[in-house]
Amino acid sequence: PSRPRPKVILVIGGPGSGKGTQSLKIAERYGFQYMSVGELLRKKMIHNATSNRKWSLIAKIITNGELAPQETTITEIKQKIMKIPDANGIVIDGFPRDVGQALSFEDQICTPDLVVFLACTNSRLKERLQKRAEQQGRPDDNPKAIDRRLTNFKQNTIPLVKYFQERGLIVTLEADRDEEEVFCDISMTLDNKLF
Ligand code: UP5
Ligand code: MG
Repeated sequence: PSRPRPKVILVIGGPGSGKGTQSLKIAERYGFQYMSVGELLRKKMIHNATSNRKWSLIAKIITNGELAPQETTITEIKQKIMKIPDANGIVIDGFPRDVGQALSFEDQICTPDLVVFLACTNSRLKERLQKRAEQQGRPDDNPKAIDRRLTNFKQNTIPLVKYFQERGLIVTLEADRDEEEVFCDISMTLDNKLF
């Protein structure tokens, strides 16, 4: 008998809401493959920005905290998914960013099994990103880009969350708390809804 299609979980939330942190925990606990769309784009942009005009433009866009073009993003996701080894599931961190991307993902890839929305206050998001900027230095962790990321998030998220709510696909969790507390909620939800 053929294996069932891997479960697809999307993790969305503001910059610094803990998407990366929690998605990795999900992948570890459930044996799912992990994929960060932001990381995918950053790697590709660092690799290609000097040799390729399209990617040099995308590098500027991302470094400013804006969204890369939708079709490029979907193409990268598709390619990555095809290369992912067999798994029970895939957890996708940081995608989609708006309703257009959600529609395009469903149209070209699949309907997600569950969307996890990590809800966090603005002040907490800023606090976490500032702290990480001091420690690491991601190209878009500069004050101007952080502001752009927060603004874009605020503009796009209400309609995006509403879209998934209408389809009964989303669960919203309070992400202002300790990592472990947030993950406890996530794993209870996944145990309930997916298995
Ligand atoms: N931290 C995490 N959880 C904590 C907790 N519960 N308590 C205390 N501290 C906590 O966490 C952020 C920081 O907070 C870390 O230092 C962590 O230890 C701490 P993290 O797990 O990294 O949060 P995350 O939500 O992943 O934050 P990130 O900065 O990665 O979010 P962004 O949405 O900004 O980044 P992403 O990589 O998804 O996207 C970056 C850019 O890529 C976008 O701005 C855009 O330009 C581009 N992009 C697209 O164009 N299209 C896409 O589809 C996706 C991305
Ligand atoms: Mg991240």
